[in-house]
Amino acid sequence: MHKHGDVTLATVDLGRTDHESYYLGYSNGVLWPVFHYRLDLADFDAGYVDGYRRVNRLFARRLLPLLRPDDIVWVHDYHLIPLAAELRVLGSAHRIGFFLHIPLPPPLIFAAIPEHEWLVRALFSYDLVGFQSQADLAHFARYVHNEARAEQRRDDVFYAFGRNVRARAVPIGLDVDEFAALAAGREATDTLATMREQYARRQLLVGVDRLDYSKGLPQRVRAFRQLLLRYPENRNSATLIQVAAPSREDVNAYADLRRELEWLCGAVNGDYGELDWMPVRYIHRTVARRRVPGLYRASRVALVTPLRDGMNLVAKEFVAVQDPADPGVLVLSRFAGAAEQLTDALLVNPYDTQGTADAIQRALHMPLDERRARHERLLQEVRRHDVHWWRKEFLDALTEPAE
Ligand code: ADQ
Repeated sequence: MHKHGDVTLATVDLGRTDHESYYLGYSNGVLWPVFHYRLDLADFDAGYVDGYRRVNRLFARRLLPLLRPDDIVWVHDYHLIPLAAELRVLGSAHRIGFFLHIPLPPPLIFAAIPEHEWLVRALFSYDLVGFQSQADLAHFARYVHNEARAEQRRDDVFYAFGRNVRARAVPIGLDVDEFAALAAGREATDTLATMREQYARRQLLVGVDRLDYSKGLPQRVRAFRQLLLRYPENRNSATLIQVAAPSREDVNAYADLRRELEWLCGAVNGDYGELDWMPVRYIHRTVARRRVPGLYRASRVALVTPLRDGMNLVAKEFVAVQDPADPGVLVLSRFAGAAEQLTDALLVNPYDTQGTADAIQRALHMPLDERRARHERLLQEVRRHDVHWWRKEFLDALTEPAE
């Protein structure tokens, strides 16, 4: 047990076999790719599911003795789908909610997972299942209707496998005040000053992501290359700073992605770079969180162009720290959960290289009035549905009396 302020963490050590089958294998080699619509990257045949089951059972056994009878349990994300079912087997009658941070794919993609029915049955052991977007919720509703002949008992209550579950879209938000405070801090303001000085004659575009194939990084660099090709006035000026934090390097697909991205950035710099200007700055590292707001604020445009994303908090962070008098422009993939809320961003299809390049061009040259008007509406949305709204919305629904 570890104490961090008001929070007590109970940790469990996993052996190498469990780490391989539970974490690298089933969670990140099966569920992550399929939930992001990437059947081509999933590794179904390796029997990882046993490890996934075993570790969830272990977590349940360790958790139950720590719970008081009136505790509410909130389970997060795809690594833990069967946790409530395992707790129920051990006799837990707690209120248990589940929030899925990543997308839920359409039923015919989901059904490619050999254990798809077992996974959905496991969701029915929760009292509440929360999704990031209406699109994800609709996929859930369609799946349980088609595959499990679920009855919809009320707007948000589904009955199947002998149980009721409430399902809702509760999009995650940002701790806006905390992030604004970071933006006002020393590290962020220093970063902003340095960037402004170094790039005084340039227009900065920023991307901040984990190095993950769901984030659409090669597609983004291709769109940026297309911008330089199609709109030559941006040469010697538009500069893309792409920070890509190392992630899951033990999973094969990630090493391939890294090579592809490095090759592409090198090619763009080789084709368009000048002695005193490099179009792409690619940084394969995590930038200190306290510096990130400075980087956002120094940038005229943010490129948040995932191929699929549950929500994407970078989009909200960028909006939260812009100068309202002279704000930057958000270019956002229509395939990020955030696109349902941030409709005043320039929405793009990241698979469409030319279309994305056109949107970047529009963002770089957008008049001040339009930038301000769009930013004002975006900021209102980010503030209205912040992280406190999200927590309250989820917990209120979880503790609402069942019918
Ligand atoms: P992630 O896929 O990790 O989260 P995201 O929502 O963008 O994606 O959050 C990333 C966080 O890490 C942001 O706060 C960002 O600032 C920070 N970050 C990323 N790369 C960084 C870097 N190179 N240096 C410094 N900081 C970096 C999952 C889902 C998302 C969902 C979240 C929350 O995939 O869709 O929004 O959970 O539910």
